Amino acid sequence: MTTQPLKPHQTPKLHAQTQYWRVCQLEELFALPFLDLVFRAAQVHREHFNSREIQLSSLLSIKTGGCPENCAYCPQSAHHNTGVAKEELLSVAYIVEKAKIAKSRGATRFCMGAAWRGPKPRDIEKVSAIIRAVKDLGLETCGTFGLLDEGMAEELKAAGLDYYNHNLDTAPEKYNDIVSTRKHEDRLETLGRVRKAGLKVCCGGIIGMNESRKERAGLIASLANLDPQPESVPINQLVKVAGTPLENAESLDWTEFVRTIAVARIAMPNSYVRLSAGRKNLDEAAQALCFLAGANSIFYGDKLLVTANPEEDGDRLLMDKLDLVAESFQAA
Ligand code: SAM
Ligand code: DTB
Ligand code: SF4
Repeated sequence: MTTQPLKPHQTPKLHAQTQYWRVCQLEELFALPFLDLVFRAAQVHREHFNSREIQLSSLLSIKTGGCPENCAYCPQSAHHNTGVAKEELLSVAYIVEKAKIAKSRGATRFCMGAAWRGPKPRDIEKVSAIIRAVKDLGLETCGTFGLLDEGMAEELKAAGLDYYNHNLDTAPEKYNDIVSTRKHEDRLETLGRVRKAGLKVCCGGIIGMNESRKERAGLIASLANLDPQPESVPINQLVKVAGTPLENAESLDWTEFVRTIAVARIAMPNSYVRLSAGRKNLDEAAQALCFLAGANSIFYGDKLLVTANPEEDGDRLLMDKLDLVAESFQAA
């Protein structure tokens, strides 16, 4: 993989949502002939980004398992028997070692996830120390810790957090079928707090949870109608984990995944669209089509939170074959 930057990483600018997207408009995009949709998304991508650059984020679960929430997709929920054990928060030293390794392999952003409904005040103190230590390595930092109370986002920002990941996950009307321990509106409230604190927003969702195409369009509409739009939009394909209520969800054809990426790119032209969980189920050619359709970020490293992700060597090889380069990042 070439690591020579084509241009220095630019901190994404805040982009006001330029149009209100109705779900039916996005359904019309989904219904375009496949290659026309990909072509249109590729044009939008080229107007807004250097299409040869891919942003590389590494992920670490800093607090695994035993989560009190009942998200039907999640292997870390205490409501499901998935064999994922409840662990304590990892030490700062351990996390820094993992972040150094991620950086040495080419990642520019380090994303830390916690299986919490949301952090308690004492957790904020602990993760603030972790964020400071990771930021000192010259990496961008991202945290995903669940629902935030008033004032918490400001504390995370003060510690050096760059991005907060908080997904809307599915269409608003489907939310209660997937999680019953919180509401879609709770997620929106935390996203508002994150924005107000001046953190960059990483917000996406999961497809392949037995939703209809209309519901996929509804998810993309709810992301694209956030104002401003999220800087980063992870599109996850459900990783089906035994013991979760969605373990036997119907598999989506790979073309539907590419269509979803393409629609996200067209509706959110300035956002980084991340080809996130589920890449192990996509062969190289399907991933190449996702990049053509506007995906320009991946999770890089052989583990997501608790499930597997493609090996770094394979990703470097694929990027070389496609003449893609890792986006560089100059810490401020
Ligand atoms: N507990 C926090 C929360 O829910 O916001 C942060 C961690 S949670 C694991 C982060 C995200 O991981 C979820 O919003 C969901 O999009 C994604 N995720 C969890 N399990 C997944 C699965 N089996 N397949 C795909 N994505 C998944
Ligand atoms: C996101 O949208 N996807 C990542 C990250 N944000 C935290 C998580 C994917 C989790 C996949 C299943 C697992 O390994 O737990
Ligand atoms: Fe907990 Fe987050 Fe998993 Fe839901 S997605 S069970 S909140 S870790």
